[in-house]
Amino acid sequence: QSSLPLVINTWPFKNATAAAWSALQSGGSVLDAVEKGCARCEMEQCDGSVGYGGSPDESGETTLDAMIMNGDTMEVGAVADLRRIKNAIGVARAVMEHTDHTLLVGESASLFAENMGFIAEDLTTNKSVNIFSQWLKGNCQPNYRKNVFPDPSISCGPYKPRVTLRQKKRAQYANTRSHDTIGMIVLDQDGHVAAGTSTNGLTHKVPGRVGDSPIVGAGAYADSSAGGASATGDGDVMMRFLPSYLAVELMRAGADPSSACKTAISRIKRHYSEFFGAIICANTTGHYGAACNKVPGFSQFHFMVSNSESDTPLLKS
Ligand code: SD4
Repeated sequence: QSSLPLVINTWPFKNATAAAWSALQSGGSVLDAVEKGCARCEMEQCDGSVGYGGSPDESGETTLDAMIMNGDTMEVGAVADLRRIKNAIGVARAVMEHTDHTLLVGESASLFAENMGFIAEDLTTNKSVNIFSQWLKGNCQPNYRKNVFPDPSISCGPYKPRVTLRQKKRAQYANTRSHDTIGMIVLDQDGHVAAGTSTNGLTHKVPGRVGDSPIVGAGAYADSSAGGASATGDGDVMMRFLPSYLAVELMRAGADPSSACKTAISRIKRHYSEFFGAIICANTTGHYGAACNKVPGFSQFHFMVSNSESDTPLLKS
């Protein structure tokens, strides 16, 4: 039985769910709903990990990744390493609607955004300055460089290659709640599907690092003939497996959303048993599911749902 329309998003970001739902109710398209929902999180700086002022990189700057996908036309717009523009999902949509491209990155993406009328402003906040200065005081630990260490004679950097042991296991700090992207799937009454993501990525990342969120099939995927999916978690690992694409293709082949999500997660687990991550999926009839990798410190994954049975966002896990 169908419970369309449906809005589903990662984490307990219920204002985002409500914003997407109200966009649909007021006659907006599924793309409008995804954009409005993710943009709400960008403005509210959901959990510090969406929008400006979060996850400063090694140079202290906040950069944003976002994507949006139209499951009817298979068009995608995405931005990665976007600087100085708060509304990353809006820029992603502009890439989709005003260019023939799929993904724009870095300074050039920011310049494109400015040309399209988005306001350039500093994404730094007191909070991001504090996170950054604490990290400098801690001798740049944790960091995400492999077999490369800061010069100990300087408190931090420049980095030098060293072929001895790796200092810390990535899982030890990737498991802390240092990253919570919004990923959203929206279906309307007629089964049109759109999906999108927005994030400020990973705290203390190497400048230039792009996560899974703006990568098609990794951060999200939508196909109105099969369904939609969106992933969250350790993007460096997850993007190697295109979990959102896999989940949608499994649903196309007849899997129910829960088992599609579980399979997408277990495919990653085979190689990275300790990875931190989760995925949400919905098929074209409005049935949905979710799965996460149960590792210490991350045994429960919460997500939000609004559908014809409940137009107040419901917290699920
Ligand atoms: C990233 N996947 O940049 C994002 C972060 C995230 O839950 O989703 N955290 O790796």
